[in-house]
Amino acid sequence: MGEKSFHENPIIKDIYTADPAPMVYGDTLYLYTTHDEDELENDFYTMKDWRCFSTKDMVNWTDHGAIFSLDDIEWADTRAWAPQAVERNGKFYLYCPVHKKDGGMAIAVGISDSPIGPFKDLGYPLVDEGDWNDIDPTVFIDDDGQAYLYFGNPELRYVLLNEDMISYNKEIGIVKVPMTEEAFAKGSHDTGTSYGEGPWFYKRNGLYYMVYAAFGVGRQNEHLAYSTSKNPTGPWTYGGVLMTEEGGVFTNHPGIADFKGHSYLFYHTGELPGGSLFHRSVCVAEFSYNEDGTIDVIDKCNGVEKID
Ligand code: FUB
Repeated sequence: MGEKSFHENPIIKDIYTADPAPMVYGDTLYLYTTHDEDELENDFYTMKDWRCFSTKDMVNWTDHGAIFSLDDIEWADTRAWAPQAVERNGKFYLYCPVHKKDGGMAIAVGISDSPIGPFKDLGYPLVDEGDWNDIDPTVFIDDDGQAYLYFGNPELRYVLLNEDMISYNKEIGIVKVPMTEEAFAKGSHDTGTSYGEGPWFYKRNGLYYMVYAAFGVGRQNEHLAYSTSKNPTGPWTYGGVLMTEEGGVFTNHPGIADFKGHSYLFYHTGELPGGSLFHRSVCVAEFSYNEDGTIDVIDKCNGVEKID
C-alpha cells in the first residue's frame, strides 16, 4: 500500500475527543484534546483526562495517551474540560478547567519539561472565582513578552499572566470584557450577545483574533464566530461566522494554528459512530485568510492533505 496522502476526519478514530487545542513547537504540531468517556455518569459530560497527539505532516499522527488527568489534581473531582498549552523558557504549561472538590469550576495549570508530559499540577487553582465562568482558558504570549489568559462562559474575561506563567497580575485582577453587540454580535446567550464559550486568542499580521463558540438568535447548537482588535485587550469588533452549526452537535470548540505555511481550524462534531453531544470527535479543516485579515465561513470537511 502506498503512503497516505490524505487524513480523513475525525482525526482520532478510536476514542471520543473534543475541545482541540493545537500547539506548534519546532517541526511538530501537538494537538491537546479532552476525552469523552464511552460510559456516561449522570447523563452528562464524563471527562477525566487530557490527551495529546502529534504530527509532522497532518496525516501521520502519534498518540501520546493521557498526559494529565483529574487523578493528578488533588483538589479537583470532575470535568476535565477544554485545555490549551503553551511553551515558555523551555517549560510547557497546560491550562485546564476543572470542577473543584469543594464546588465550582476553576482553572488548573499542569507544568512539564516536555510537550507530551507528564504534566504536574501547580497544586492550587490559578483562577478561582468559584463560578461557571472559570472555564475554557486560552493563552497567548505577545511579542513584548506579556502573556494573556482569556477564558469564560457566559462572559469573556482575562488576566495578565506574570512571566512565571503560573500567577497573574493581582493588582489588575480579573478583567471583564464588555459584552457588547459591536464586539460579539446579537445572540441568544446569557449576555444577549452570541459569545458562548471556548475562546481562542491569537495574533496574526498585527491583528488580534478572538475565535469562539457562539449562540445565534433562535439556534440550538453552537456555531463558531470571530472578533478582532488592534489591541490585545480590545475593544473587539465582531468579524462574522467562522463555521455554521450544520452537521454539528450542541457544542463546538475552535483551535487555530499556522503550520508549515498552512492555516488550520480544529473543531469538533459528533460524527464518529456512536457520536452524540457527549461523545464528540475532533476534526480539522484547512482555510486561508483574506488579504485584509478577514476569514470566510469554513466548511466542515472530510479531512486534510499531507504537507511537507
Ligand atoms: O467539553 C466540555 C465543555 O463543552 C467545554 O469546556 C466547552 O468548550 C464545550 O466544548
